[in-house]
Amino acid sequence: TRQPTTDDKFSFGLWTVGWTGTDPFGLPTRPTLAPWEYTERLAELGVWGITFHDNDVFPFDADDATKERNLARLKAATDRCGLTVEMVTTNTFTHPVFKDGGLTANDRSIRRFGLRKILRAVDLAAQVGATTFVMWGGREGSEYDGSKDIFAAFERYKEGLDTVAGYIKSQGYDLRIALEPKPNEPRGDIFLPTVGHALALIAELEHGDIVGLNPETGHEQMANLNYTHALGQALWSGKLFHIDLNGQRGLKYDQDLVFGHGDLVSAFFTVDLLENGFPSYPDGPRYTGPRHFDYKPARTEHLTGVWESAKACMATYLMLADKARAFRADSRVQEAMAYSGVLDLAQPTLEDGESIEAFLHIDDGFDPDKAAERDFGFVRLQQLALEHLIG
Ligand code: 3MF
Ligand code: MG
Ligand code: MG
Ligand code: MG
Repeated sequence: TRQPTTDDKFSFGLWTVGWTGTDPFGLPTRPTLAPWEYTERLAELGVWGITFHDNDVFPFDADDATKERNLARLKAATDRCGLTVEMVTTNTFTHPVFKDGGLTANDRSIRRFGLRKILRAVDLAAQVGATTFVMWGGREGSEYDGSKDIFAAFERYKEGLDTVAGYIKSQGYDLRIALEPKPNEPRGDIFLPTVGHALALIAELEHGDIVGLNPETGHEQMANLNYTHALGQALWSGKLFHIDLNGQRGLKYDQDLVFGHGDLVSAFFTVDLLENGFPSYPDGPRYTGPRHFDYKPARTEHLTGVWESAKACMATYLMLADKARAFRADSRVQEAMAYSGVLDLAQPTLEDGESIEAFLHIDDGFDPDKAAERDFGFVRLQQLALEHLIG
């Protein structure tokens, strides 16, 4: 595969390559580096952008001087190697104060503190020139159903999101919020478990126009859902603002594997959608944002393995992009798609201006038994994808 370039718009969270391997059962397996120690190496690999939480760059209890010093140091490092800070997010999950959530904690004083931390991170995002502000409410949720008034929780979630979005507008920041759904972990049940739940909440917001989604591969797959469908529906809704690519193998804890190291066939169709768009809509909605990876380098690996795994995310993406392009260009695939009716679905079901009355009473001689004889040939189409993927 070719080397990634900045044109590929690959980006990485500082917390991904920076993960030292701590998990609920084990201590770190790798040393902690300073945030600015990752930038040069990432740029060398062909990475375009980075993303971070406020507390990936300065400690939770940092004073203003420390915050500014660390930020300046990181900014100098990214400027030196030409990396873009494309997204910033807030850590409202690590400190024990957030054990019952930030925006939806039952304790009002904690909600006020959480909201203020998020608003300060918005200022930070604008300061470093990020264009997306991700909100992953990993602690917004519960273990016990009796512990939350769900109506109130959604009132407070809405209040929080509208306050943040309204603040972005009032400050004139060039920022959009991207909500990141996840079904569980760290809470037993997290609010906004899927892309669909988040879309429904966005529809209720006052400032929902600047609120969209940051769907993560593994998060949808942890709920046994189809990530590519989630991306597709978010695109259709005009809400695919950002993405977190990684790998997950089935229903278990959030694995954050290298992209493609989970469900490879699903990853192929994810890249096919991202690179080639919807088959029937060449001029239709496309995702043009960063190809952002939110993964964890396995804790079995040395620091060299961190860079190997970052390279692997990008190489896998590029290999799949080549294959997805060849798949779409293959005349056998185009014939199979036509045979399967894939391109016919774009045709409206009703005639332009057709009256419902006429439609209800029309006798077009449709014979359900005859129509039921139709073959769709989806298996052949899928096997052609496999041929391109592994043939
Ligand atoms: C957890 C996540 C988060 C979010 C991040 C916002 C720590 O499963 O995916 O990573 O992505 O907080 O971008
Ligand atoms: Mg995640
Ligand atoms: Mg994950
Ligand atoms: Mg994520």
